[in-house]
Amino acid sequence: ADFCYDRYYCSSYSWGEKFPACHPVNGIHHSPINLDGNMTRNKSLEEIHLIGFDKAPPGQWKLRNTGYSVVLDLGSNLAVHGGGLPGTYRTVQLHFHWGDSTMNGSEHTVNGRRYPMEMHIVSIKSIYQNLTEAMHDPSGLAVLGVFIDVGDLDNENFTVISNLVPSVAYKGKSVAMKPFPLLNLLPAQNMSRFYRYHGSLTTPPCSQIVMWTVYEVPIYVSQQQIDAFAAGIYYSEEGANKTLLQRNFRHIHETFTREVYASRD
Ligand code: BO1
Ligand code: ZN
Repeated sequence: ADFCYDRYYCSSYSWGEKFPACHPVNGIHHSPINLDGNMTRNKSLEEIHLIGFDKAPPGQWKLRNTGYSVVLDLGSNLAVHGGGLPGTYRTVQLHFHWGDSTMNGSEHTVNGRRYPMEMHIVSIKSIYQNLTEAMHDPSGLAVLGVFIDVGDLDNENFTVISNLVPSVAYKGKSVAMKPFPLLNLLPAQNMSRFYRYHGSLTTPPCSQIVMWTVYEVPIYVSQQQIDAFAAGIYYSEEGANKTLLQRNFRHIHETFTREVYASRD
């Protein structure tokens, strides 16, 4: 594989050897970072407009195991703008980061705490055709981060994904999925509360081109739904020695002189 997580010779700490842009000495805009729950709030950061998220788009989506994550390709009917983002962004995919227990899993931390999972909704600035074009723009990508915490009940909205996860247990597997309103996967309340900062992709090539939005309020899923990922997804291909994909989060980076904004109180 190009890169991996967790094992000392290829954990995120060593990505910089093969991917210079991933080395923490190169630039001050790495992600993830620790978010401070006590920061001052910027009342002019309005809620982000989520275009098309309230209905099931036509066509089909595709869920796939990339060996690094479980990715849901979202077609071309969704977009985000506003909320302080410099332009409109086409929403292309979402994916997940998780751990090996409920003690870890998220990429961003809040006051040092890691949530059990983090979902990333990835959008490309709509003036660009693809990620390669967006790579030259420090705000080429907008990623919405949603923390996933453990609750007592199955999250019925999340079931549509967690029930399909066993179908993509091995690297390279994919399965078609019926589209649903993406709003179902977002926090039901307080979407106007989020963190905003300029950062990077959290996997190689670690490009420092991401306008990050991390929602303050988590969504809740059951332990079983978390285990579908943490105990059911392999980074090996079918038939090979089974190796679970766990702890697919990058280590925390320094904020340096960056401004980290928090939306209204
Ligand atoms: S993340 O949200 O910072 N974890 C993140 C990390 C890597 C990517 C996206 C988001 N990578 C790229 C893929 C491309 C793909 C693009 C948009 O996402 O490497 O192949 O086109 O889907
Ligand atoms: Zn991610």
